[in-house]
Amino acid sequence: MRLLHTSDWHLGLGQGSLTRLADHDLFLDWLVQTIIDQQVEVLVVAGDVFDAVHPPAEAQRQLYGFLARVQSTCLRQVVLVAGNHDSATRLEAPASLLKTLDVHVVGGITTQEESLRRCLVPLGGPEPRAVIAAVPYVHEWRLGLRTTELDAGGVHSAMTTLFTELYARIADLADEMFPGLPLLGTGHLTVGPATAEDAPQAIHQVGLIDTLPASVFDPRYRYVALGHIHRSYPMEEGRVRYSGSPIPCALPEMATPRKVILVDVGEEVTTTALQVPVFRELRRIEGELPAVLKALSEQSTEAPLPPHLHLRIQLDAPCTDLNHQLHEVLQMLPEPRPILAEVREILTTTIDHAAPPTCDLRRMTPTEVFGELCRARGMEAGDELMAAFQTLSQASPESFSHLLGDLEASR
Ligand SMILES: [Mn+2]
Repeated sequence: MRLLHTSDWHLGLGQGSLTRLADHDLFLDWLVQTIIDQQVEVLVVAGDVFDAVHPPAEAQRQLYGFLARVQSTCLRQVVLVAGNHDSATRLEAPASLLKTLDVHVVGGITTQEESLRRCLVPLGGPEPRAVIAAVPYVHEWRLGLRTTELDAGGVHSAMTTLFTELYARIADLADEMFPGLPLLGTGHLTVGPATAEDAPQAIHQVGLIDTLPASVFDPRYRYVALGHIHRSYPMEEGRVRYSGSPIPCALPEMATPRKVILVDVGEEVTTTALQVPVFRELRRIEGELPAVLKALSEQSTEAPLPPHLHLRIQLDAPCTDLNHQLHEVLQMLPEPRPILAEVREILTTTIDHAAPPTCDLRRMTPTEVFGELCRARGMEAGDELMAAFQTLSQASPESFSHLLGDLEASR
């Protein structure tokens, strides 16, 4: 039996001119063709199907359109679980309808036995050839963990124990309900050598506890399809693996290839990573303004969609017509033009720390500031002028209007 493991689609990602709708359309087209070409029987999506708990209508159209399209292919079953970006209940809302299409959705689970039984999905039709534990993102709170009174070490060891127990309990139920069938699983959590760069969002207090060991997955699981970390990497000699996100959701994800994983389940379980084509590049351009403008004028791409550019421009003084200059260069480029995703100005004016500061506003009186202003403008800050400023700066609103009246009268 051949499965395809993917995760972290984040349908609905991006807004306005930065929408990734077209990226996802191209990915889903590619995925349908890959399912056909590779004779895939079961598709597993390990969480973060949508980017947000209230996905836009276009994102819902993409998911349901895709599920309808694969009905006419060799694909027999789809298993979808919720990630931390999905709403568990919203993803699960059409579950009974989708079940009629052999699409199994698990949004959330509790530790109740009935809930754990429900996430075991037999694979391969009337005579199942494998079973998968469709485990979604599970917040530690659901497992009964209260972290407020524990230190980092305590949270880490409690979570390791609780997730180990959860996966072992489900494996026990699988042994009872589907004896002898190869057991597979899913999960949406942080496991193995993840780095801060990989973790798109700190879940499971990952900032505090680092990541969980891949040994939380009972050895009875022959393959565990993970989601959450957007970089693709195997653990436990390939038995546990992140597929990674199929499109780069953020700039750092351009550094590693995007993949989906073919999983062949027989006597042995073997995996093959397939590289997803680059549909759009996210690029960083960094440097002084002339260099950035030059780089901008030389932009071209092999990808079907225009790149998203993240500019970091070093300036030695604020540049008031920066946007105008950037857009003037962009206008010269042929369609489809690159899209400015981010323009960050970095002021590089050097401060000579050896020289004494000419003025420190925090330590000056308003009169001293006025004196400095006069000098900076080449005006003579004479006694009479300074006295007039002092009178004005200390005047109450009523006396101020009197002073103005006197001034008018003296003209
Ligand atoms: Mn994700």
